[in-house]
Amino acid sequence: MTTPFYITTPIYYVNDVPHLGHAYTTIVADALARFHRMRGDDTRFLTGTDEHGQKVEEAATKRGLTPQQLVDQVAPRFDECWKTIGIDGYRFIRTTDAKHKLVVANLWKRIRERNPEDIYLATYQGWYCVGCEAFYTESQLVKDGDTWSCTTHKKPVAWIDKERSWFFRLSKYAKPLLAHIAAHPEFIRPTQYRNEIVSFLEKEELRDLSISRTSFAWGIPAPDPDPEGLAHVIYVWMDALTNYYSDLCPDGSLESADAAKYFPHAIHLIGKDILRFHSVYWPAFLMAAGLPLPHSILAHGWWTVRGEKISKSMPATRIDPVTLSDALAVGPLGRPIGIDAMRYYLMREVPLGNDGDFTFESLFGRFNADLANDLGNLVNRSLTLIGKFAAEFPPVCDDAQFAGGENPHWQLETHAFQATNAVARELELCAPSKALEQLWKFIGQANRYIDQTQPWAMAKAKDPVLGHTLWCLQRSLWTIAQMITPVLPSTSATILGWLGDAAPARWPIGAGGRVFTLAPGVLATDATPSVLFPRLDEPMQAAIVTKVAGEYAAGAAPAAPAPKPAAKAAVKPEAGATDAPAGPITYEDFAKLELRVGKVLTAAAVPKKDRLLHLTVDLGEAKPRTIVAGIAEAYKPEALVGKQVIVVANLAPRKMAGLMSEGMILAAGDEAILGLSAIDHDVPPGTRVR
Ligand code: ME8
Repeated sequence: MTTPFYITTPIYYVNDVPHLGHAYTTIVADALARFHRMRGDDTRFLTGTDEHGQKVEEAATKRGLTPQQLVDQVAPRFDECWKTIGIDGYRFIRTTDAKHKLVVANLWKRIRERNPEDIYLATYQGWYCVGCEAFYTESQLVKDGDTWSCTTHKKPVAWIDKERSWFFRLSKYAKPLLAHIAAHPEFIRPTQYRNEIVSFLEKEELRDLSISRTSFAWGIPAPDPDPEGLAHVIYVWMDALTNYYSDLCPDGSLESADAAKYFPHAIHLIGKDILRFHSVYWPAFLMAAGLPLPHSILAHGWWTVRGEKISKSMPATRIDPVTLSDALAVGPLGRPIGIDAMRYYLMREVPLGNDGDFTFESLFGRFNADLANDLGNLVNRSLTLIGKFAAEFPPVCDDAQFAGGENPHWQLETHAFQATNAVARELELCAPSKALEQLWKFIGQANRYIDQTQPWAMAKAKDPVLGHTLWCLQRSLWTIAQMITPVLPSTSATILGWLGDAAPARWPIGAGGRVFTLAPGVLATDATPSVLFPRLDEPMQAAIVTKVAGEYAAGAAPAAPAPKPAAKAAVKPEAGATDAPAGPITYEDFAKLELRVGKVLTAAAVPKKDRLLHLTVDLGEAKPRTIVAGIAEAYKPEALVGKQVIVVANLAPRKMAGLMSEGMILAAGDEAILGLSAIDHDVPPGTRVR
């Protein structure tokens, strides 16, 4: 018996086309669905479009179209956008589908049958925001002069004067809702949103809700006749929320096997803007109808640009996800990798639930440090080593090397085991950024394994353990390639292809909980990998900014990185030093420089100094040197241990951040794109560089 997993996104309004905010929700839902599919869960993923209501009717009128013409034009653009950015395995619902309309009418009827007093006729008078399609009290609005405005859309709200309407007795459900939330702590997630709703239900008197409108016609007709003969359409939120249920009812009846199977497992992923509709109105309707409630409401924060929410009504913030992913498709592998980079940034940068400001600086930082450097280097180094040495030292597992204790092979296996559990746990909890944090920890450990074992030195020494070492590298790469699948599906498929594994992605847990015991078949040993994520240098960054932000008015686009000097030493240059060429120097001038190969023994962050790392470096002298280097933005301390660097060994010692720095490390580039001078094979520490 497989466990059902049912994830939904909001159904988006069709008064405009999709932007990065919509893409964020859909991408997170896609990643969670991919994870559950990999685990063999019976996964259902639903998105779609919300096509009725005053807002859509007004947008159609503005464009000289009928509402039906407008929705038929715009709804496919959402579907196309999701296909273009690789969203997979979803069902797409439209609220103008006949079956959906039938289910909404059936829900209304069911509430009347079960609780006849819950739906009644009365008169509505008050404020309405067409942008939110919501009724507001003055305490929920802001006043500017004589005008009341909605806090989300920052636009004036409309006064509805004594409109006859059907009401839903929402007030009756405050206590049952509080009881349900108390009994199911995971019902509204993350905690800050549960607290918000609990406080709303406890402190504010829940008022009955108007659930029909008579002043426009674009909606589902209310099933109950009005004694005065007025034509009512059902309130668009009652109509829209029902999509999560109606998609499970193939013949329009509320009694359906799919609904019974999936709906109690439903996770409604939404933006925080529509939390109240989902965690108060929707469960109250379901309670009134005697239907089960969804498993949970999972709310995320807003993506902003220069602090302003990305939204349809703010054109200057409206980043197009297709343009962005195309702009990031800089490598030989093209668009799929651009899409993966966008997905990675959105899911890694901000913990689900928090707001995040989109900046090119943070995007390029993530791209270069995490994708090009950490992941890209690991893939490249591992496959290159396997390609170079596997013929002589075939990758095979030598169980004797897993005897436990301190040896690096056993440690790597332990780390792999911990990572597969930790990453899965975070994804089960719907926390992609934490999952990625755990995954990148393991990528760092695998990179360190190469530094520690030094396969090139083993090859030179004809060490027979090299075969086992290559096997461990293959297995850790395979494990990582599987685990990145939910977030980086194309990258994963590419790496698995290089490893010769064409089977569908699956979560890497082996027999008895061991990871490396799961042999995925014969893995290729001669793959020549191409670059997955090329480092974005300044011209590439500038081209991406122009492509994505080109259409914005100056000053409104997301912040672009400030131009940087062409090169910089890893520590601040001495006073008077510049990047400009100094002109030819004599050999004697050059000979004054004592450049030596050093091996990093330890590396640690320097408290309160974001750029600096405190290193100890072996220069083949009696005592390792202390070196303070400004490379923290490009290298994590653990990635440096064991690395060979070139050190200016005769630079006068200098006090930095309270430490006496006894040398300078040569480096190329700047901050996130910084690279340390490398030597392509093992050289004894202290060797002079000429
Ligand atoms: O509200 N940051 O549709 P909608 C993050 N039709 N997410 C964002 C975002 C941003 N800046 N902007 C939009 C509706 N979103 C209703 C929903 S459901 C029964 C009916 C995402 O087109 C986020 O998921 O206004 C938000 O909740 C949704 O788009 C709103 O889309």
